[in-house]
Amino acid sequence: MKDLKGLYSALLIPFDENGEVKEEGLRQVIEHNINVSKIDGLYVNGSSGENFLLNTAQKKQIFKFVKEVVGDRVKLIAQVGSLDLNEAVELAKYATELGYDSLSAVTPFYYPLSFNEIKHYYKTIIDATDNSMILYYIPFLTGVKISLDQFAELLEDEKVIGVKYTAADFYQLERFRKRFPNKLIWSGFDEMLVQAAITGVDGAIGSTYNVNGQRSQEIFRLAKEGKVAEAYELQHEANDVIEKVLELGLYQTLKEILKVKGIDAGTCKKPMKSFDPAKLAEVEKLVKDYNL
Ligand code: NAY
Repeated sequence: MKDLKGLYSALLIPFDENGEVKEEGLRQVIEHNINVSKIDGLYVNGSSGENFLLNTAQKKQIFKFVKEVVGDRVKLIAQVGSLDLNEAVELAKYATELGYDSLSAVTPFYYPLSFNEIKHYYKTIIDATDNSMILYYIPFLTGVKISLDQFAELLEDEKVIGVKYTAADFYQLERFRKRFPNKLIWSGFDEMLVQAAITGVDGAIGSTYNVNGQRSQEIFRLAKEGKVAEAYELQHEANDVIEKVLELGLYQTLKEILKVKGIDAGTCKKPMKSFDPAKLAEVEKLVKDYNL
């Protein structure tokens, strides 16, 4: 199996005004990620891909197109989690046949499910293919919390290779690292990359790496080498960018940054709002000031 460690962009997807995927724009976003952001891989159909606003045909279209464009140049993880378990299984099979390096699935959300129901959900997806699985833990959006002992139960299956951990619970992260030294952890909060790297994660998956990949790679490398003060200098810069992006609207503004760079990153899918054109000068300044 490939070494899946490293920094992944949670791939942004360009949409047109009707909510259809702009394939040519997506090609440009992918090339930018590989050639400019210098990421190690792409996390496809995650939150940043607006996945939970898409129908099955669009999810498949994106999985197929991304693989066609990327080939084997960088690693690919397919997020297939869905409230419709049948859809999750279908997507898991589809992405595996396309050659995705691993699957990942968000914890099922909205309905307050028991841990046994969540376990059954993962087992059903995992058993559908011979691919590996990365748990996608993001309690602030799903409302689903998993304890360390519950993680242990999910990780008993050797096909579960690790977790994408999007939470700021550094105590749990430290306990996780100590208890499961052979499992992989990808950090999901770009604004806390230094802290996550010091805690011993194996990589990170984030939306802002689409536009700020090289600086983020450097943060990760420096922190891993114990050069914490230097890493923090760059994290401060990254967080200036993230703060502004969050203020202006996360995915809209990341797409706008790409547009300033000449990439047709399209718009967000409704009901997400589009970027406010009155704020364009602020984005242009951000790109210039932080050399994005
Ligand atoms: C995903 O699946 O796209 C992710 O979860 C990537 C992680 C991002 N989380 C969300 C909810 O977008 O990169 C982070 C996040 O955008 C960043 O840290 C800014 O808060």
